Amino acid sequence: MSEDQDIRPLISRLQRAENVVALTGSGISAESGIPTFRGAEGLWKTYRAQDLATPQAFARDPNLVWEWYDWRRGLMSTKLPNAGHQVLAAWETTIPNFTLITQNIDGLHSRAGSRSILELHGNIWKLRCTQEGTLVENTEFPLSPLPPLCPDCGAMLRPHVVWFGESLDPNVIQQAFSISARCDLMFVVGTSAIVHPAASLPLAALEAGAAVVEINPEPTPLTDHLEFSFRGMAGDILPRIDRALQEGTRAGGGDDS
Ligand code: BV8
Repeated sequence: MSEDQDIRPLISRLQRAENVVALTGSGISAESGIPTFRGAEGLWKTYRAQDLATPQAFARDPNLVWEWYDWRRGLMSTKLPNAGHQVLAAWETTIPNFTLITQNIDGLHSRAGSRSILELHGNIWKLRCTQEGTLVENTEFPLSPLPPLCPDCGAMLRPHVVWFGESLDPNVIQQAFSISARCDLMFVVGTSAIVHPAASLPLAALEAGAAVVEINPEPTPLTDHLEFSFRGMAGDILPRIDRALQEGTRAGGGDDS
């Protein structure tokens, strides 16, 4: 956030909040070295992510789609959570009724120590049998054979992620909307806010009268609707908010708004 963006009004709102949510997108993992979904570095060979993350692409050429996911698993396996992930993991214990909802499949929130995570779009470290629907946790890189096969029935496994045109797990998205509609403060961190239904969660929070706090170096379609929008990197802004929150709490949390 630029130095002159006043953080104090947010801190006093945060100190009074009773239900806090954080919704994250691929931008929170950018500082860990993982390309964002739509950013210029999000390309793989000559393909756009959106064109490969579909059931049609998988049906047409499972080997190509698996090559992309194996490449991403390899890239993600060498990356570590950054300060932004770590602050959100800490808030799970320091902020009462804090819920983390992520669009990301990289597993960095759980590696940072977050325990209660709503993974809207699945997890790249889980594989699902295309016949039985059973899940296997697998962190091997490179996968061999590729495509991987179900140890039980021998059918091809697929990444346990939600592709474009596929529905999200109804329990997960229902929980996400119910929590968003009950929160009084929502952080929206590192997302271009264009993928639905995830992009509707901040709108549900706004409709419920919550303060929505965007953290992103770029403006998004949400920006103009928000009370708080900080231009900057998650790995810088989240620790600054956390430090100010701790100082405010130590100073008795005086409401200086
Ligand atoms: C569905 C898993 C029912 C796979 C992903 C309503 C309106 C319009 C379209 C639709 C709609 N409803 C449904 C759709 C279609 C579609 C959709 O939303 N399309 C969009 C593109 C228009 N949605 C779906 O298909 C969803 N399914 O709704 O089911 C249905 C069924 C059939 C037909 C219709 C409906 C399923 C969507 C899930 C797709 N799967 N991922 C995989 O990863 O391999 S989504 C993918 O995009 C990732 O999960 C990613 O997280 C997510 C969102 O992208 P972002 O995270 O925002 O990433 P992006 O690169 O865009 O932005 C990064 C941001 O970070 C930027 O703003 C950047 O400035 C910022 N940033 C960069 N560095 C930093 C930073 N911020 C902070 N700090 C930094 N350091």
